[in-house]
Amino acid sequence: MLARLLTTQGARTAGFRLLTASLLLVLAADVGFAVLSTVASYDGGALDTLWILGYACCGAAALHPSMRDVGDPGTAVARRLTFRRFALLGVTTLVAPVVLAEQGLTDPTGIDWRGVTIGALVLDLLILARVWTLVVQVQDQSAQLAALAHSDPLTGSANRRTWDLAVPLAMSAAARSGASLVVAMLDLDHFKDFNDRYGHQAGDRLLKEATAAWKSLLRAEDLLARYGGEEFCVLMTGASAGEAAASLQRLKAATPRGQTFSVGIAVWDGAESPEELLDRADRALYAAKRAGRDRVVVAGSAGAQDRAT
Ligand code: GH3
Ligand code: MG
Ligand code: MG
Repeated sequence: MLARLLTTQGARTAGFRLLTASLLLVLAADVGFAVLSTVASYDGGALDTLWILGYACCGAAALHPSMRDVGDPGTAVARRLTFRRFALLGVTTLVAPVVLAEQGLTDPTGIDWRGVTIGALVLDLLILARVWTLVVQVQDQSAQLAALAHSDPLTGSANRRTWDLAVPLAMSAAARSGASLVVAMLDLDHFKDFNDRYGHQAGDRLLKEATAAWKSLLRAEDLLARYGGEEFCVLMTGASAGEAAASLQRLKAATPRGQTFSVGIAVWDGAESPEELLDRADRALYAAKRAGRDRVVVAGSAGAQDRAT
């Protein structure tokens, strides 16, 4: 209890100090009694003063108003496993075997096997319980971290990292199955004007609502990712350029507040790298912007003409 009190981060209030003093005094008296009564027969004396002082401190601590806050965690400090703490745990785990060894060496017939066994079992169970809670905590945190690392905080959709990982995988899957692979890059039209007119918060809200609306229209196997700012990309497997263009037109119609966007679509030719495929979609997107926005442009194969819908 004393070790727990002294290692917690809580405020060192008067109640805290009285309680600590009380425990220290009683501990000192108990240890003194144990030592004195083994070397001589002890029957009362100076030690009684320590006990009485200890109990008096305990009573004073209970009466002090600051005792109410003694359990407060105080200013939150990130709890790290320090070497000192770990070494303390190591020493504690050694208590049972060291007691057993000491008794075996000095008096093999008088081994207190019950005490040693119960002590070792209790310690083992406590350590197991602690390890269990820590492992569960680490697993939860790593799942949260993985989710954070792969999704965009504003819209909750996949982020660019997820996109960059997904495209090569989708390419090898498409190469094996022979299915087509389509990439669409979309960019909201005149979104800066929207922010200027309605405010940045309204712009954020629109981004959130738009992604939610688009997701509800896309198939579960399509990937929608926020590429950055007000640019998004969609990865579709098994769709033709025409089907993808029609799908993107439906997304455009479902975008809240009549907001439009321009889209560039590129169908993977089976040989180009993810960067080359995205670059073709990006150039088709700029063609859509140049042609007046609010439209879908399908990239021609390298060198061929783009096609607008
Ligand atoms: P264009 O039709 O040429 O794409 O015009 P635009 O105004 O959309 O293009 P521009 O690239 O000039 O501006 C993009 C704007 O998108 C600028 C920025 O204010 C807005 N934007 C980017 N990310 C966010 C965001 O997370 N929240 C909000 N509210 N606005 C954003
Ligand atoms: Mg942009
Ligand atoms: Mg834009």
